[in-house]
Amino acid sequence: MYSPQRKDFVSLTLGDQHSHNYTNGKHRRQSCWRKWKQLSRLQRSLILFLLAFLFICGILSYPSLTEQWRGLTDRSLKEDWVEMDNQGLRPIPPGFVPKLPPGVVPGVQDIPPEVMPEIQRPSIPLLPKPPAMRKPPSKRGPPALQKRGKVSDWQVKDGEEATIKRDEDGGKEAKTLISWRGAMIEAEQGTELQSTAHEKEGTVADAEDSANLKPVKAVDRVEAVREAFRHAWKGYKAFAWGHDELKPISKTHGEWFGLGLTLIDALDTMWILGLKDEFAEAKKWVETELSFSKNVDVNLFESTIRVLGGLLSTYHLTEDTLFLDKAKDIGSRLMPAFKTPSKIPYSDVNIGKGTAHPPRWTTDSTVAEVTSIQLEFRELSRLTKDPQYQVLYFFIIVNVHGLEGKRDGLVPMFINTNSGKFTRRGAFTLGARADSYYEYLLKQWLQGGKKETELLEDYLQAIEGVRKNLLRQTSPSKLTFVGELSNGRLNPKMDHLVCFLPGTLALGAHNGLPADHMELALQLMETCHQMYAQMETGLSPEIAHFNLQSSNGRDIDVKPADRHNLLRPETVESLLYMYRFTNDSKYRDWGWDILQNFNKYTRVPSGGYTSIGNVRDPLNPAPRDKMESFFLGETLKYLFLLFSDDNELISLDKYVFNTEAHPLPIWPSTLSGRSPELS
Ligand code: DMJ
Repeated sequence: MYSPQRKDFVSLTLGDQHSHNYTNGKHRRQSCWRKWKQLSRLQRSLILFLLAFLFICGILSYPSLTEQWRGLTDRSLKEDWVEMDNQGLRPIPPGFVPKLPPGVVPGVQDIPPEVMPEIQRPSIPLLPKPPAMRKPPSKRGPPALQKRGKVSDWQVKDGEEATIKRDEDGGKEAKTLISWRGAMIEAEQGTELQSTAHEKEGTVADAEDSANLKPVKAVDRVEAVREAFRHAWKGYKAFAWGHDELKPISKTHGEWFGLGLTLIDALDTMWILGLKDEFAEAKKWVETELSFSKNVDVNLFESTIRVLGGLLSTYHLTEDTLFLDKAKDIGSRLMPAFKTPSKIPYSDVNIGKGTAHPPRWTTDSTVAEVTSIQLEFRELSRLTKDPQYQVLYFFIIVNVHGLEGKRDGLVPMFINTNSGKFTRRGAFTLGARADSYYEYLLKQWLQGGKKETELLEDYLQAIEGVRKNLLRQTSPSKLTFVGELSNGRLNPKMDHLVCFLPGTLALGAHNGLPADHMELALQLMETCHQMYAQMETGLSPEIAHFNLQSSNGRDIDVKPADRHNLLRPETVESLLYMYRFTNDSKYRDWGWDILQNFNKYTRVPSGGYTSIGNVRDPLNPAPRDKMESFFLGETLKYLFLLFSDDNELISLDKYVFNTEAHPLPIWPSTLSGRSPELS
């Protein structure tokens, strides 16, 4: 239906055929003709001449009249526009087709202004051309493996690097938009950071392209991570302060447990990055606002690794007992999860009521969840000298150590809270639901001073189980990957989550485990890198499918449902280990590529980064409007440490990272090993 005001039609009034007016007109025309006939020939000629003269004058003056008329029309439209603008309204004149600034992808104008108002404002600055790059992202991708150059080799042509301008007061920076990627996101950082970095670092010449391009200066990668963190924090602070997650596009927040997950996850990252002001305001929130006395169900695993782990590591870094007190509080409130017949914990705990329960649909818990909380609770026992936490958690490990249903050290994905036994046996993966079981075997062994041999045995056996059952190579490029086993059949798919494995294998080899663990780490690291490099956005999908016999010349396929990227950390986590243990700068370059692509495809102009729905479409990566807490807790922290030249900053010989990237100290030798009760 049309609204009453809307009149998109022309009104015609037809005369009545019986109307008297019609007959009267005919009579009038007949009498005019009679009068014309009665005029003399001279009179008729004079009248005709006069009419012809007027007609010619009219034709000659037509263009200027038209222009004047046009000017009047335009001016009134503009005046209307300004007037409406002053009132905060933006009318669209009838028939107006907005022109897109150069570089804007068609379709952007379709985005509703409430979703991305920046795009539609007429005042948006014109977009300068993006800086010339030696390896433009559009060239990335299938079918051949990408042998990618260093991103530090980005070339900035003359006149294109001034993306940070001072405003007239010389104070605040006025940022210029560089380019749009897809519908809702902006690449504002890449060049901007180069400019920032240019002021700081020396010049390095690029031999290959020096004929065509000016020398560029090395980018300060560490500063780039700080800048990315600040940008993410800006969004969190503005739209989600004290809440669990930022929804950066809708400029609001998401709640999971209502515990300020992003803020707590990010505490130690801010400390490590040296962001003192940000840390101080977050600490104040913990001091004055954070309360665990809440009638809320939380997931035992997630709140242990993010909240307990985050508070413990922040306590270690700062030695501020505020964080230890809060850690004790949440730790004790999670204990009811263990009130089960088997002592295998339930997945969910109400931290206010002190009750726990499994998910509604099952009495099973996932193996990764119940076996990846020990690093944190063991540390809590050590710090508080209260053995209750460690006893319960150690029980799980002992129990799983002797449990039936493993296959060459590989564990099924579920364990029952009543029987304490594996269920739904027959499926084995290093991905979701099992991943951190393997990670924590090694890391507990390291945390405890390499004394708990059952942990080491289980770890070594599991890695052999991976080799024997899950390891394959792709066609045509012979990438090594870890598949999944389902009832004896190998499914050649690998979660991005599995990319923690190269780093863990390297950590083991660094600590004296077999050298072939390092060889496997090198191969798997290459595969994880290719999961990024072969995608059009340079960002990995959530799940990759590998070709064993390629018919299309590609090693990696991605199913439509698996094309998302959640800003996950596992690959950059492994890159940190690989760089620290090999000193090979290619790992830093791979990490830098990833950061650049996060900036290109996931950065939201008003603050924050968003997970995306399609890593294969650089024009529309389909932002999902969510910044996971682990982006600040893990991804940016690992990137910062990867680029930092200070290997003593969270030394891998002094700390183990929990599975949420919170560093916990390796116990000093005098204190190492089991707690007194277990020794
Ligand atoms: C994090 O919460 C942890 O790293 C966990 O072990 C796996 N999933 C996310 C990150 O991807």
